[in-house]
Amino acid sequence: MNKSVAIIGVPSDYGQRRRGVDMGPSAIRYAGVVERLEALGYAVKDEGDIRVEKAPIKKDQNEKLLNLDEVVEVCSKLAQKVEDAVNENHIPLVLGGDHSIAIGTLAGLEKYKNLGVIWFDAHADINTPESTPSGNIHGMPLAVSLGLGHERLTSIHHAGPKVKAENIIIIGARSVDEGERELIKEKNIKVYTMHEVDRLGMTAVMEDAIRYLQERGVDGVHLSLDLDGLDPLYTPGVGTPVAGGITYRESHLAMEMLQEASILTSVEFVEVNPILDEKNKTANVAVALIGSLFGETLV
Ligand code: Z70
Ligand code: MN
Ligand code: MN
Ligand code: MN
Repeated sequence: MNKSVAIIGVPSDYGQRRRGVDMGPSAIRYAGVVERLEALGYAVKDEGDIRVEKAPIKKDQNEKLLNLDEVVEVCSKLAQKVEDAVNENHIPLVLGGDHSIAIGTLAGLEKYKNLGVIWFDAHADINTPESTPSGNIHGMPLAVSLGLGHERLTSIHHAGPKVKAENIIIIGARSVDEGERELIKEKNIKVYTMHEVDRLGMTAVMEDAIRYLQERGVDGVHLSLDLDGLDPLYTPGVGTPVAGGITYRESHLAMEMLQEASILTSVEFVEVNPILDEKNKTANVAVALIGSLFGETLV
């Protein structure tokens, strides 16, 4: 892994309806992310937070695309920041914010022409305005990145799909909507649900996932880690906790195996909501996982 990291905070909660997730970047910094990476020998450039306007909640909302204007603005700014970080040879480490920000992150990774994406999440986040049960854009970033959904979202930073369906791997899914299931089948997207994690074990899942991406000849891999992928026992500070998730140990193992494989070129940690948390537990887990991902070992 490249030894230079650029941290980009994205204090946005516009992709869903629970306030507080905009404080995620502060909580993760407070939990010591910079110090943790520096202790591992990384040069860390903390770019601070992207400026996110605190707009009043609008009443004339498009119920299928909540806060569309705001999400477009945040993601456009973020995409440019991510692109700049890549061009300056930093590993971008994006801190959310809700998961809608991944639309911007993926748009900014345009240098990678055959990007692999590992989506660690309880959800598939592959809804369209037609299939969404909530209107929350944080449930749509994978669809948008495939070029599906509102044109203002799919054209952020540049027109066209940002990632190929066959280069996406979802790990930890256990709450998938009907329309999402259909799209996953149609696009033949690789998903390791909690069933596969239980059945095969995290070691086999990660070996398989890493091999799959290597066989596809990817020129970069982005890890998008939603803290609700873990079981809420470990990460209670998330907007949509779903029981029966990935354990603390399995998550660390997954991070360590990604480090060992040396395939990651960008990372994002999202959905930390300090208001819903217990003494910053979720941000502390995020930072511990970042430690493993960037090369911490036990001895
Ligand atoms: C549901 C929807 C979601 C995250 C919840 C939930 C989506 N599929 N994503 N929490 N991170 O509303 O589209
Ligand atoms: Mn998500
Ligand atoms: Mn989720
Ligand atoms: Mn560009």
